[in-house]
Amino acid sequence: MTDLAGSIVLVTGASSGIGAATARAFAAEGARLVLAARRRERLEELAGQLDGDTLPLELDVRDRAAVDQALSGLPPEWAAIDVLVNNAGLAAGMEPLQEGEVDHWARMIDTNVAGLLWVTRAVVPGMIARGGGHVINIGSVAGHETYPKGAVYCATKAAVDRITKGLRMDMLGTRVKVSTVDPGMVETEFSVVRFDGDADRASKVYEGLDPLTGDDIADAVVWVASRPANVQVAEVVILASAQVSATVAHREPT
Ligand code: NDP
Ligand code: 8X3
Repeated sequence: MTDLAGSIVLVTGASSGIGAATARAFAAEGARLVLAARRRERLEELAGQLDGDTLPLELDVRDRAAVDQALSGLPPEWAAIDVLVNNAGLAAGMEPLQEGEVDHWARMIDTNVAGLLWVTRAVVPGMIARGGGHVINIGSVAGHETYPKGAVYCATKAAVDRITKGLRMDMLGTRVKVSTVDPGMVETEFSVVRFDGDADRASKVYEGLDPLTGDDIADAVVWVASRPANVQVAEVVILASAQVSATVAHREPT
């Protein structure tokens, strides 16, 4: 086992859902947490709930200059990041491509793909120089399949899959591990964000089934990070028990 106590873990998108649960799970292992997202007040609230060292970091991962500045300007006692969890991401809208809102596309591509790349590029050279580290990306079942009205979101998660595989190849011989954790249906703020605050529409996504929780995914992320030095978990795909693909699920009448 890799002991996570005292290790420095940067979680992007730590203000909600999977990211917040992941931060809690690492903190329970004694890790020190850099909590990054745009909503500072949420990060500070979470930091106040966690035992141990935390550093809230207000950051929009789409802003490359801000990412570089924030990560190169970390206080020295926080700079040696051991584990990077690239979790910040979103789906925006569900429309057939020919009717797609191009602003939705830009938000998804800029966050899920470009943002993940900016953060990775800023963190990984330090890991290599220090002789080790672990990048854990949060992909999706949507990176393994495509569903109607989800082409662009699915494409961004397919890109995460390819970036994960490419980075792992480029890290060969550096002692930096690269993994992806790819969830199915997790009830977080994801669908509320996707449907622009429409909570009724969002709740229908999970109606009649028992979805995954952020804690279920956080468990897997911590498991991946805590494998022994000789073990590199490439990919973990986690579905809700009532689903068999991104869109095929068994629902009980409510
Ligand atoms: P939430 O909406 O609950 O959380 C998303 C997080 O991403 C928030 O903390 C948000 O913080 C952060 N975020 C969004 N945009 C940015 C940005 N530009 N800069 C920094 N942080 C940002 O959703 P989930 O927890 O479900 O989503 C987390 C990840 O899991 C995403 O990558 C998503 O694609 C993936 N995923 C989710 C699934 C699900 O069913 N829920 C299934 C498979 C994958 P803030 O708004 O404060 O910036
Ligand atoms: C989120 C899961 O099925 O909504 O990545 O695409 S899904």
